[in-house]
Amino acid sequence: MQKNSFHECLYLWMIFMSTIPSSAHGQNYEEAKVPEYTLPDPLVAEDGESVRTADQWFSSRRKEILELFRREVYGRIPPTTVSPQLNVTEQGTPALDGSALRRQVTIRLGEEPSSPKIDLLIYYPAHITKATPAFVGLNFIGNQSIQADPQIKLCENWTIGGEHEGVVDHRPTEASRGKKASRWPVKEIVRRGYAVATAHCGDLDPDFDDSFKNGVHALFGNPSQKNHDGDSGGTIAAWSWGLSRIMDYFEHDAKIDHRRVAVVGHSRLGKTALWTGARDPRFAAVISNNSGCGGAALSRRQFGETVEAINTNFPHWFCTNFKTYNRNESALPVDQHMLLSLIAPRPVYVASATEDLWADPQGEFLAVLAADPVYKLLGTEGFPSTTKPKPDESTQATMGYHLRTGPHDVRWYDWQQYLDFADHHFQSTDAKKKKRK
Ligand code: GTR
Repeated sequence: MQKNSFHECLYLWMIFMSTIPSSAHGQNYEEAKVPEYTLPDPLVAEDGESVRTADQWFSSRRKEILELFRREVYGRIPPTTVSPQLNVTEQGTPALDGSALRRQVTIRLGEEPSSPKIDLLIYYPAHITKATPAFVGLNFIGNQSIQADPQIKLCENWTIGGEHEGVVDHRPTEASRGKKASRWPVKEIVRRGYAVATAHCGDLDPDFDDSFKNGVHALFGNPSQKNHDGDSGGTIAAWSWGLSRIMDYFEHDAKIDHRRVAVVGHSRLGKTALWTGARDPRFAAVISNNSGCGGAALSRRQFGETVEAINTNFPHWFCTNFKTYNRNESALPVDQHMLLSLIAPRPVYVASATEDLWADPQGEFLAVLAADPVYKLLGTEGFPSTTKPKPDESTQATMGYHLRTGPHDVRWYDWQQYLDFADHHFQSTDAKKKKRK
């Protein structure tokens, strides 16, 4: 079987598996079968000392936890001297019936014409002249998929996705335009006063296991990076690194208030959004949509997708060290609540979906609760409840959570909560009143 069709089959198979609500395939979907576990305490340092002050948190414990995630889960990306070259291919064209201005920027990561490039697509609210807050997130099959807008540059890189999404042999075609528009309600987002920016994850690293021969890994000049030894960063680390390069760009974009940028992502890109917010404090808020295993879900629960399943099906996503925890979750020095804690005191929102058992909605909710003590220590409201909200109800303070009815997806209900959450944290009271009217 050819590599491309093999990966397509694997992808479809995983999607199929995620819809099976039983313990088929050795996966557990029953709460009663969740093993007993003890979570590592984010507020107890490696030397056993309790963390009682914000100062202790920032000066030592937070650094310890960040290092553990780098070493054992996502891997490191070495410092690089790459000086990104900007090419604004479209300055600001009226779009979406005049409600938005569309800008397209190519960020070339290196001096060579052949260096990897990020094609960034941005829609700004047309009715606001000053800098606005923004949402940024990577997409799965190219920028052209987020709106049926013929002016969006068609992605030329390898993408996941199949013919039903207008992707043929992993190359997006014209038929892919707007195929993911339901996940990107751009018109509503700009109407609420936010810019929205996106780039294709495959611009940074194509989503298949090829020992990192392509994408940005080649830039890092560390041979172990290519071999994916031990703690070398995998694909999620590369995607996350790219989001930080997009933030570098925002720092110079006068139309975006780079101090009010929420990084958002769905599924594997939700894992990426969380890791990005954890690593890079310039992101003011983080939104994880159905991120599941290696995202917001607690690994120790072994519910739905397990560490072994994810490392087997996607051997390139995490660092090699993470594989030592296959069927050995209790040995992990961290769990995913500690990933959320790294984002504190910045707002974080975790969203699950009722039918998305593969991503363990309960494990995602419990991670929120287990990160709450760190948020409280840092003087925020944290998560304002100890009970799980009913389906289609959102509980929000500095941390937010909802369980949407339906499958693994990003829907308008999800975005409504994200917009309200962003309004709460990013907009002045006056602006909020006007926008919701
Ligand atoms: C699944 C994978 C999940 C999630 C999802 C997605 O196949 O098992 O971890 O990342 O793909 O990204 O849609």
